[in-house]
Amino acid sequence: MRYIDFRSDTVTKPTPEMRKAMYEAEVGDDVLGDDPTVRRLESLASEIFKKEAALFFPSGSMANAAAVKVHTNEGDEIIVEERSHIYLMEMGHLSFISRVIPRPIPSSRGNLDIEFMEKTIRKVRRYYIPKTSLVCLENTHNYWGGSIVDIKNLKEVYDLAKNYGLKVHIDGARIFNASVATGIPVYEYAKYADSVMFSLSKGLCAPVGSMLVGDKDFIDEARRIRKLLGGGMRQVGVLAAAGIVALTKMVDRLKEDHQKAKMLAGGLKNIGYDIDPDDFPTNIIILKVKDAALFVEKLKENGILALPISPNEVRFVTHNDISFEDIERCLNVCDSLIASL
Ligand code: TLP
Repeated sequence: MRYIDFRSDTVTKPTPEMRKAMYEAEVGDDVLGDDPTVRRLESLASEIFKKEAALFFPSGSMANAAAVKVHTNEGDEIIVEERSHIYLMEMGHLSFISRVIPRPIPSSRGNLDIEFMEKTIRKVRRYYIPKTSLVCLENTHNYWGGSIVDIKNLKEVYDLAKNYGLKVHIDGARIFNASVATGIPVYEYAKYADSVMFSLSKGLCAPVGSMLVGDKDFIDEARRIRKLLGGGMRQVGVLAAAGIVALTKMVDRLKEDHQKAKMLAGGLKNIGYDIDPDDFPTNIIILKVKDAALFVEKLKENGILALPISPNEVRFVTHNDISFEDIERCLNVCDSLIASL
């Protein structure tokens, strides 16, 4: 049976153009700084984000981990959103690698509560009180259903952070989804951050890779940390070549993924599921059901894969390898299941 795979946009296969670019890629030893294709990808990323420098990572988690490590000292406190990926889903690298204390704060679908943030920042500086040194945002926000952090909120967070001397890092694994949905260029979002991580391997369909952008000193230090974490790669131009296609050819089509998500959310609502399509502006839908594990099992029996993310929430992610017909098929299955669940 061919499964329609809504588990994540990470399941996307590289496009034929990517495979050709990978085959033809000029390569060299990247640890020695010799890979021309990696250099090209990194300068492309820094141009697009209008940051001084960029660095290619094997994963988003490693890029986030390196960013936190560079921005902080052991024992610092950092402010994170309470449902953020960096806090909940990255194996605790905040404490395992950077040895910082995460202070989770609430948000309105990823938009930080500025008053709460201000209260959370440690103002008293004594040797026995941890120092707040970093705030992390996520845009789009995965576990708020691909929600978008408003540029106004971002600016408020950034201004407040700067008042207190904090760094700002954006986990922008899906920042191109935010940009395509709002029409705001990614460099505008990046203006309000010292560093941004974004993924090539999600909706942009590259097989592997995420980028970190920031100023030159920050990236020099991140390169050192990447090596320390075992992320120094050799003839990695074969992967960077796919990343170049991702950045130059795959961004605009993300709007199709958003249309597919709209069609799915609207269809689920029409069938009678408890869902507000306006909550899902990009390519991620989170559906509340009575029993997520059972629901996912029934979907699978009918050729549909989705991810249970809590006992009563199921996540559907739309992407390049799912067609509009696949959405229709999924809706038919959900229609047939609603009475029995
Ligand atoms: N997210 C994956 C899973 O880990 C849940 C997914 O399927 O959505 N930041 C955000 C916002 C992410 O969604 C992810 C991956 C990462 C960071 C980590 O990227 P990778 O998987 O490349 O380490």
